[in-house]
Amino acid sequence: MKKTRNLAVLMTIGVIQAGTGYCQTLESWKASPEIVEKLSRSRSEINYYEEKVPPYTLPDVLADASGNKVTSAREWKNKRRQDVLELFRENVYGRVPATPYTKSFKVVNEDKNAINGDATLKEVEITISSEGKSLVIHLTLFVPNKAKKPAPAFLLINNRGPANTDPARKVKSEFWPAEEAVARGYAIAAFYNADVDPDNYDEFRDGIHGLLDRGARQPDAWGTIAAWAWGASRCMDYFETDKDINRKKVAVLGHSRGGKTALWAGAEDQRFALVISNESGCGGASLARRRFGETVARINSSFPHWFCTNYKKYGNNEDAMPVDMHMLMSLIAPRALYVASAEEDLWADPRGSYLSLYHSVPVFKLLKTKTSLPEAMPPMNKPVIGGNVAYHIRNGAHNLLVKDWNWFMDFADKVLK
Ligand code: GTR
Repeated sequence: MKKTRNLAVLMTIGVIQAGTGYCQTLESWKASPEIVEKLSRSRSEINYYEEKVPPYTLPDVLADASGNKVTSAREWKNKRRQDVLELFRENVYGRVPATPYTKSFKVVNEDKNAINGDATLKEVEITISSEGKSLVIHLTLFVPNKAKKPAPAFLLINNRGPANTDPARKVKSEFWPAEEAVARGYAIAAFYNADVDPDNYDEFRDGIHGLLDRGARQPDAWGTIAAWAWGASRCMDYFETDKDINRKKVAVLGHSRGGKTALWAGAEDQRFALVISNESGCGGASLARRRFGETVARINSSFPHWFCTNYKKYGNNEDAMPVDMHMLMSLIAPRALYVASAEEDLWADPRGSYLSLYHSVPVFKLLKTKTSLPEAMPPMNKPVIGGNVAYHIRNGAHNLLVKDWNWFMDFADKVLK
């Protein structure tokens, strides 16, 4: 076994395509040619071929626009981090308005004997009010009864409907495996993203936009993903009031559009100790400049409400972006970050997601975490953990499964417990 691995390291091919960062060992995952063919046939305008990825240069996460390089953790924290965050607000997700609002929390149902006595269920209403209007975010939470308190917690940004997070546990969905998390000593919570902002394009009239937006819409006004991320932070506000939850050990997690949201929530809100982004793809984990699978142009035309208006400038113009997604990941540093992909989900560009994580590592290092990753991707179904960052590519389709959660919890056992 050991011998094989050494051989694989020796066989590292290195960069085979100038400027695309393609690096491979014998063991590394690579897209199955059958899947590439099949997907290409179904969407001929989309690139799924690695050899057609254009050469690109990523912006240096540590250098500002005039090329000045950050060399200390202090400079990162005091200046560069804020600048990068602003670039994402301005160009990608948009800014949260400064409109004043009030919030209140109410536990509307509590059952100390949930999940066969293993957990306490709390159903919490988070009410946001402004100028006589209000909106309610429904948070469902299980706290493990037998584990040490306060407990570390997972918060799922649920983009698949409330049935997936059934408090009565009549429906048990792999999307939110409450029983498994509780058995491992974790609290597990979820809110339904549409409570914060329904996932449709209505010119930002409904949801939290309808409540907090004022005046004409600006090109850097927040989109729906930023609204969902903001909702995750309101759940964090509740956790800070709940003595059963360890506020220093809260993971925010999302799948696909929820995975894009988890990354932005972790960037905007440093109270999240761990960010998990599952198969988030374009506008999430994957590098825009690779133009592999879903592209900036495509996502803006299919989902015009997800991002700020400025982001539309970068459709078919990715090289003009002052950021790429490795810089988003660097905003999570030095906290923990897990990125995951699925073999059949080339739409979300697994390699682009891994490379994004890989290119964020210099910031984790600058911030003195023992973090490193090999440049080549790991084999399928073999998570790689490199200090505060982790990655896996699972076999199968675009989905969030117990198999993914188990790997996330293995990582959380290391970084949160
Ligand atoms: C797709 C979209 C992706 C991803 C996905 C999902 O249609 O193109 O960006 O977010 O939806 O959320 O399931």
